[in-house]
Amino acid sequence: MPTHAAHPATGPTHSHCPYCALQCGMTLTPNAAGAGVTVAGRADFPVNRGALCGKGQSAAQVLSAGARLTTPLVRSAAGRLEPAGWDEALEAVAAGLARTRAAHGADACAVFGGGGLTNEKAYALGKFARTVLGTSQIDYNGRFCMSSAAAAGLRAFGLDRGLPFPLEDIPRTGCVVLVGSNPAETMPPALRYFAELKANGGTLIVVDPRRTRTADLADLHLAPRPGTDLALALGMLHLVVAEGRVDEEYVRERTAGWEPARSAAMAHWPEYVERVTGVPLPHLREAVRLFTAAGHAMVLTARGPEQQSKGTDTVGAWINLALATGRPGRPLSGYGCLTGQGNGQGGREHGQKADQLPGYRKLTDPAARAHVAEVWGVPPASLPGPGRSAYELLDALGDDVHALLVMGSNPVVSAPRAAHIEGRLRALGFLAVADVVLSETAELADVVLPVTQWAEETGTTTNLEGRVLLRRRALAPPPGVRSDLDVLRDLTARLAPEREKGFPTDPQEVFDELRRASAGGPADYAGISYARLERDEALHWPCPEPGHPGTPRLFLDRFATEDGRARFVPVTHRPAAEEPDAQYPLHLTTGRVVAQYQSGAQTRRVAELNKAAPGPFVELHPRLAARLGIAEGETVTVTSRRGEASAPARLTPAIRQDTVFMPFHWPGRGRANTLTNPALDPTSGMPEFKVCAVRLERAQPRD
Ligand SMILES: Nc1nc2c(c(=O)[nH]1)N[C@H]1C(S)=C(S)[C@@H](COP(=O)(O)OP(=O)(O)OC[C@H]3O[C@@H](n4cnc5c(=O)[nH]c(N)nc54)[C@H](O)[C@@H]3O)O[C@H]1N2
Ligand SMILES: Nc1nc2c(c(=O)[nH]1)N[C@H]1C(S)=C(S)[C@@H](COP(=O)(O)OP(=O)(O)OC[C@H]3O[C@@H](n4cnc5c(=O)[nH]c(N)nc54)[C@H](O)[C@@H]3O)O[C@H]1N2
Ligand code: SF4
Ligand SMILES: [Mo]
Repeated sequence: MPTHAAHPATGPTHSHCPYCALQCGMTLTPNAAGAGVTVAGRADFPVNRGALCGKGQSAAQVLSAGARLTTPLVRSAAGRLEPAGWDEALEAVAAGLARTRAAHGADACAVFGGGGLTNEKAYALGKFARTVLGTSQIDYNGRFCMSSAAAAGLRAFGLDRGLPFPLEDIPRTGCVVLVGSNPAETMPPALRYFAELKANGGTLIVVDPRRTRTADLADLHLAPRPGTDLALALGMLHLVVAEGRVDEEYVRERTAGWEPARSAAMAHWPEYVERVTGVPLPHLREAVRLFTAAGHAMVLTARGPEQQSKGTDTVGAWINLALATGRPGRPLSGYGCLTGQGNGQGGREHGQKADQLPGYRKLTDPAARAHVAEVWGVPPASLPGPGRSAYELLDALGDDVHALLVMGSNPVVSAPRAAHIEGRLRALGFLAVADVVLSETAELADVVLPVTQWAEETGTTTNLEGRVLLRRRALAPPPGVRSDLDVLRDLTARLAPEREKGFPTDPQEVFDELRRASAGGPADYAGISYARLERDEALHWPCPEPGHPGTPRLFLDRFATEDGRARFVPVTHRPAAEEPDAQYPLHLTTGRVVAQYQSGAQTRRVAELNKAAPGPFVELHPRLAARLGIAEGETVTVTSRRGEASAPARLTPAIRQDTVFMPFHWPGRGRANTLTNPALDPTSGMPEFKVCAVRLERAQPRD
């Protein structure tokens, strides 16, 4: 019997945070008189051991009526979003989609999902796009997140799972190279693992153009120019070869393709690498010494090296370094990517990605199509082919895509070249947004559908370790909101009534179908059930059978390639799509601060988070500021080829003098993405969020 849709718990409920990929364990205790829940960290959950960051601690505030949507909105003839009933709103969405399809064909309707959606929602959304709308045009915000690491991992190991080992292995390795990752701000409870590594005598190397609070912890901080990690990794590999530190036996036994990768690396002379990256040669040598001296070692990447127009090759170069030194597939060693969103991992496995079917299957693989089509009860030939990547899809709005359903993303703030994308969204014939709050994207919609939130619904997420977790419903949603699963069922009832039965609204039923759809695929969930997840929070996929213990550590015997060997891929350094010049002389890089989450749609509604991080800023070095005559706190204008943004200057010697940094959490004048360059990685479709060329000046000339 379905058990998870109906009743909220009366006592404390074990659950997980609505925000990042750490998926910290929480206890949710209903308050008296139905006034929401109280959140506490769970000491029994090994990932966070009771710790929560400020976002997790305050997450319950977004559940309260003031912060959120509690009624559907429909745009009136006068052009205003007005409260409406669910029937009216759903009719309007169904009509908008049906009208578009009739006029322009199925591919004129598109769907944009999110890595924050549970596995059940991501699965149902992909199924809805392909079997109800019949469109190939679906992609999601995870494309903007770790897609380059995913592509590089697939290429090298035949499988993409963020971390192929649990976080608990980090303190027990000998050396970690943490590339473009700032857990002090982005996953504070995870910082403990790196502190424990050091306490155990291990070493930490941080690669970041800024000396972040994470870099403060490092034994060695390398501060390359943004966009030059590829050269840096190749320079390290060059030294590894030159100094005779290649693990020849491992390379022979467990890998393929070393020769071309080796010669590509040897073309990157250390002196050239020093010039390109700005990292002094002695630091490069020291990094190689620390990394190769350790018996066990890891390379971990996050958005710094990945969000580049050459992100796949950049991650590939770091993987080559790990392979040449015999790390992946050995205990307490290897390469991993720290994924980002709450379900950043699971959200990329179950079919909301343009080229993908559930279980991390390929949409172009005839056997995969046949398997999933059978589970869905449709002919394989009816499944559309692959669609476009996220930015390409958003860029096509109003062109050959005329209607869009957004579920779980706020691209007006988070997409690159955001002013252009905002214009594309306005050019649509029809826009529907399902969200928990009136995001900047929802503000543009013809219809806004208010949905339930994490604590009000049950569902599973897969954290950065590939650990599948059950988020349990702890309180009843306010009247007037429905779950995303309800929305998809209700739309199906209107657009394709014969398919309605294929869209159950009980998450457990959806999960059981997902298990069947994923069975035999790379991300195999067949052996994971809600009953198991109720008692076991250490189930890592693949888990093909009900009695299977799950796979916390991958690749120990073989890689997921046909011959079981990891693949070296020869890569060569190249400049960013846009390098500084006389007109735009500085690098802009972008990222996060601890108190705001992503587009800020949720966290900008929490008073204490706004107090901690009230608005955008431009971080720059005091010497650069002096040169430009800019004082602390003064409003500065940052201009790129895409547009202009302004925000107060924040001076710190912790950043390179040729680089400025902006967090991307805010809309309006301080929107960092007005400036960013949508140059895409050719393999992953990842935009170059981490580097473009800008000019900086005082907003108001002083007299
Ligand atoms: N507080 C908070 N936490 C979050 C999120 C959030 O929005 N707010 N989002 C979650 C999500 S979805 C994600 S993806 C993760 C992201 O987590 P991280 O990857 O840790 O976050 P970022 O700040 O985007 O980037 C990390 C670092 O990359 C550096 N960097 C910039 N350019 C380069 C470069 O060219 N090379 C190198 N090596 N480094 C560079 C930046 O200076 C920054 O310190 O965080 C998750 N956690
Ligand atoms: N310049 C710059 N831009 C970046 C990045 C960067 O580093 N620099 N990072 C990129 C990265 S890594 C990411 S992941 C993206 C993220 O960018 P976005 O996709 O904009 O991320 P969020 O702000 O998390 O948006 C999620 C939206 O869905 C809503 N929501 C939350 N849960 C649910 C749910 O269960 N159902 C529904 N229907 N809605 C829900 C939230 O209220 C919010 O409006 O930004 C990217 N943009
Ligand atoms: S670190 Fe991530 S999962 Fe943990 S409380 Fe903060 S936002 Fe939530
Ligand atoms: Mo992300």
